Amino acid sequence: MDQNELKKAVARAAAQYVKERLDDRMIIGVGTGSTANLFIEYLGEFRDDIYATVASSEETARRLKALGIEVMDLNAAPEVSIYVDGADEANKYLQLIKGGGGALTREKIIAAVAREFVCIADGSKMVDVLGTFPLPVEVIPMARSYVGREIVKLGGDPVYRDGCITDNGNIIIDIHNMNIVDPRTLEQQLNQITGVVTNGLFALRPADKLILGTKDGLRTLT
Ligand code: ABF
Repeated sequence: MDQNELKKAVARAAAQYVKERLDDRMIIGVGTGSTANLFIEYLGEFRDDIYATVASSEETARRLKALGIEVMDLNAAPEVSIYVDGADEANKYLQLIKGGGGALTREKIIAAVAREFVCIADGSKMVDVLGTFPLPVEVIPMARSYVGREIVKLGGDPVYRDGCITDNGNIIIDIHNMNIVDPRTLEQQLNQITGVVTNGLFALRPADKLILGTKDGLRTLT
């Protein structure tokens, strides 16, 4: 199976997982990215049974609505039962780097609210130590230089993501060359920098379940 087929396999498995748990008031959190887009397509197969969703990006909201699936404002959602999303990297503790697509803040908010966070990824995303994939940080535009200098103090190489404005009107700095041996501490340190909105480490609130597509089949880690 090539990478896209692996993504399809995990997306299909996650859709099946959600379908088996549906009830008539269930609100599903839906992520962003190519794997999440495949999940959205599978949701379309049982769209009439879905009460509502919340979306982690404008793009995801557009895709859901195009399929006729209800998208709610998160503030109107009493709870989110299951949130399904991809990742850029994952380790065996189900800690993640997310935000390669720039949607990290809304993704982190939905992950915080969700009762269960199911991450779906092809096997190439699994690593021993996080940090080969540049770690995205969403930053208020006027704090860009200051945040960059603080990131250097933490040992990373900040790179401004040219031309990227998030759904929240902010910029992204990607941190290169960080060997992230203590993801929980780094997540907190980055959150402490004034001007940082969110960072793409999902370690304080990792995934609850990781469905991984490998050449030997699906592996589920909990
Ligand atoms: C989102 O999609 C992001 O957090 C992550 O950056 C990306 C993964 O993309 P893909 O599924 O396209 O590899 O979940």
